[in-house]
Amino acid sequence: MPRGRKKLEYMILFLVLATLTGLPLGLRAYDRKVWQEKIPAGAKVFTLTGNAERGWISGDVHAFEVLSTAKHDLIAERPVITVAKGDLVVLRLRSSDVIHGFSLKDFGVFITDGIHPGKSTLVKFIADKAGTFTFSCNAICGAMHEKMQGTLIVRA
Ligand SMILES: [Cu+2]
Repeated sequence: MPRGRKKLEYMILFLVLATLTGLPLGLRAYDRKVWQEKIPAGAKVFTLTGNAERGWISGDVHAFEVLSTAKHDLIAERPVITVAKGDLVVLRLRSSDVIHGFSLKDFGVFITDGIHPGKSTLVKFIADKAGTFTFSCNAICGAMHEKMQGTLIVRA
């Protein structure tokens, strides 16, 4: 094989590898930049990731990080978010698998177009009343859908 051709093959291989690693990193960086720009200063930010087998998981979780459990012992996570009355709360909602939804009726939050994998959906509201409130998934996402809930505590 001529030397030049081998060099070309290495270059192509390098480009393919650079694309394969760079693209996901680029998409993540872009997503972070976009959602961070939309968050007002001083807001209390929480990330929740929807998972069809585990419910709402605190933090940014990817599908491969969620251990799949046998169907008979599914236990939903039930995250608790605590804020103070008057706080501006930003929920950054993610999905690790299918399209989920989100509703927090007491604060008029109701996502109608779904939380899509690979995208952050931001929800902003002012915690203007104290108490314990329940948020849930409002898009039928699987067997765990009914249990896909969490708690928001607003301290007076
Ligand atoms: Cu769901």
